[in-house]
Amino acid sequence: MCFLSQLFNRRARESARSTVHAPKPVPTFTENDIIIVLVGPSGAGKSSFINKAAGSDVAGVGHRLFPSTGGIKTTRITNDSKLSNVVLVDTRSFDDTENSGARVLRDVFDWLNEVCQTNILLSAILCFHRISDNRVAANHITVDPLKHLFMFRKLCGNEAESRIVLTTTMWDEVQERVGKSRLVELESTHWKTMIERGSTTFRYWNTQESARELLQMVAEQTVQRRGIQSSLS
Ligand SMILES: Nc1nc2c(ncn2[C@@H]2O[C@H](COP(=O)(O)OP(=O)(O)OP(=O)(O)O)[C@@H](O)[C@H]2O)c(=O)[nH]1
Ligand SMILES: [Mg+2]
Repeated sequence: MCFLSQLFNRRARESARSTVHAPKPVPTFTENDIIIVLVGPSGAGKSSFINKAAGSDVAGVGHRLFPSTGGIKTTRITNDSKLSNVVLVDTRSFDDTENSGARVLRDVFDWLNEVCQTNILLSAILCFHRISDNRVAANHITVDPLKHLFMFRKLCGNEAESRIVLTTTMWDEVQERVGKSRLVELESTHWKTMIERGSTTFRYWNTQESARELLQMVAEQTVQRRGIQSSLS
């Protein structure tokens, strides 16, 4: 080995030894928190929902052609007393490969284990779907959520189906009649079993009121569930 490469290797080793890795800031959660994860394909409107709910530009919204959100990002709702325990979790989007949805859920699982000292389950998973899409990719998690039940249960507990909200966006991009008929089709095919088992659908109107209506619904259900659980234990 020449002198220069020996010197380079020694410097690299010394520099690796002396590098101080600052601890990553870890968000802290309590058992009272209501953690809601948003999943869905790129451009479905996950980050803009968070901005609308929070009332400020906290989540990067993409206006270009490529996926915008790169990883998990949490936002606590601070300016609505009814939603003070709500934490929204933005995720990277799915691509068209079959395992993409599973990978995103695995990221959420790893993140949940990393940041939660106690065993906190998700209060809800909002699966975003653009009603303006005139075709659906059958392998997408938001089109065929049943395929991901195993991971949903790991994240939300045994009654995971009732914590899934199939959230449709982009209603302003379609004629009401067309959007309604697509929703009916989804409810009677891909989403049928999930709905029979307790999942709900929600038409999101791209407004703060609509975002907060959905979050309040989830928050109320969570508080009710926790009340029942603590009265049983
Ligand atoms: N017309 C219309 N546009 C919307 C709606 N919701 C979101 N958008 C727009 O759609 C684009 C993509 O929205 P994002 O919130 O970045 O989508 P995302 O799901 O976070 O996308 P990724 O971060 O790439 O996964 C932005 O230009 C938004 O302003 C809606 O309901 N109607
Ligand atoms: Mg995004």
